[in-house]
Amino acid sequence: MSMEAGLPVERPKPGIIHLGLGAFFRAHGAAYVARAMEVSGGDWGIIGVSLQSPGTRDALAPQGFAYTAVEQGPEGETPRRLTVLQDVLVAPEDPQAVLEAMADPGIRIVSLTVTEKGYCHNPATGALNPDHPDIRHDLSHALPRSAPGYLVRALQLRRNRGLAPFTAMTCDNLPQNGRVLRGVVLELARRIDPDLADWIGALGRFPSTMVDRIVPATKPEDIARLAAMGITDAAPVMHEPFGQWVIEDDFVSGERPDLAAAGAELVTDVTAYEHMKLRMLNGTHSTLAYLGYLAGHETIADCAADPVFAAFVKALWRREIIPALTPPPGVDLTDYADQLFARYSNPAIRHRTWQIAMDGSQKLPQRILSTWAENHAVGRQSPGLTLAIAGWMHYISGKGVDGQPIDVRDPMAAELAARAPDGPAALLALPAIFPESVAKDLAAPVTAAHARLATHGVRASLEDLT
Ligand code: CS2
Repeated sequence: MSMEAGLPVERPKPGIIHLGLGAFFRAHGAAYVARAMEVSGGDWGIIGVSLQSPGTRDALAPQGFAYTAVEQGPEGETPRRLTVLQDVLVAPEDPQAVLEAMADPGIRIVSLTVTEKGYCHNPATGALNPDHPDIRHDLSHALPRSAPGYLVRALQLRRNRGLAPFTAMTCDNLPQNGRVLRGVVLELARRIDPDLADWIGALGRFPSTMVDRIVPATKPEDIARLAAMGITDAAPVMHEPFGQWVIEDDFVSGERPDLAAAGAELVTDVTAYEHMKLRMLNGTHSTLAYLGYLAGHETIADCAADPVFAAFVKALWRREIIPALTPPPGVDLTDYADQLFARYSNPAIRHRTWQIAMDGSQKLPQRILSTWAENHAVGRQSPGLTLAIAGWMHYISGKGVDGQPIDVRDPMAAELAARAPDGPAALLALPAIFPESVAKDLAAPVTAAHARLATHGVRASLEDLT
């Protein structure tokens, strides 16, 4: 029991550690867990871990780690106060404290939103990148830096103490995300201690999940608007009304919150859901991010309100993305596309194209290239996806088609910028992004699209395709 604003408040005991405490998890997973406890109880309080900076902890600590999640619908805002977060640890300040927290017997799930690059894998193959600087560090130090390093060292502690492993549940936008996480954890563990790897392989659980909710970065004006409504919160999160969470029901000893009671779907195989979401939502998000940014659009809603972009994205779903998908049970992909377009059009959600454009080297393979390759294999043209890839190639050069400088954020930014002046061929030669066969087949069409964007501009190039 703790005191908040003079009132005694029951706080649940922690059952979950979350690595990568960004706005997305606070607006999505944490809200589902809070709801599950409201309906069905259980000790599933969450301890958040920031793997990089103290900003979120510093903002939330003075307010007892409670925060406001604001649902932003076309008709207005609905704030809700969440108290599911119990504490926030800042990993670089005290890695040992994070490992001890993860080794606590009460913790049964470690969930992750560390973004694509946090898995330290090769985006084209999904395998651990042993040359990643954080992985090199974690191989030779007991106190880790990377997310896979924290999982391996905490599981090592649990094994040494005779405890069961926790379930490691990834909530990042990667295909087969549970399998990717299991792969990088086992590979790292094997290089540290093969017996540990065998133990994790036998007893550990790594459910795949499909997560969905549009959560733009919180802006200073959001904080000011809430303050004007009488809500003082240094770190609120803004989100759309829609939310979806599809989870492979594979947990150590079946221990998990009653997430179905909170509206999550527990299934035996998430593959079809993941493909649908990654290719239809994230694929078009990235497409609109690059082409929209280059055309001067600040947000996704601005793109959706532009008739040329709207016609282009609808044609992209219909002609290039849906034909390559197997729908999940009971889902009509045309209806799903209509629903996505309505979500993109929500004017209350100011989701910046610049924000979504980040880390494209880690996103293109699963969002765009996989669809492109499957279409190519059956002789189906993908001119819209090709244009998206060409748009990315302009974007990462650091200069728009109008010559304006672009602030490119990407773990491969330096290498991309160095290659961009040599044109598409130099970028296609990066095997971490483009598998060799895709690079070969893409070369001619993407070179043409790249040139067309430069000579005709973005809007005319889009119009050609609608
Ligand atoms: C976006 C996602 O930033 C991005 O790359 O595409 O964060 C997207 O908003 C979510 O996956 C929606 O569920």
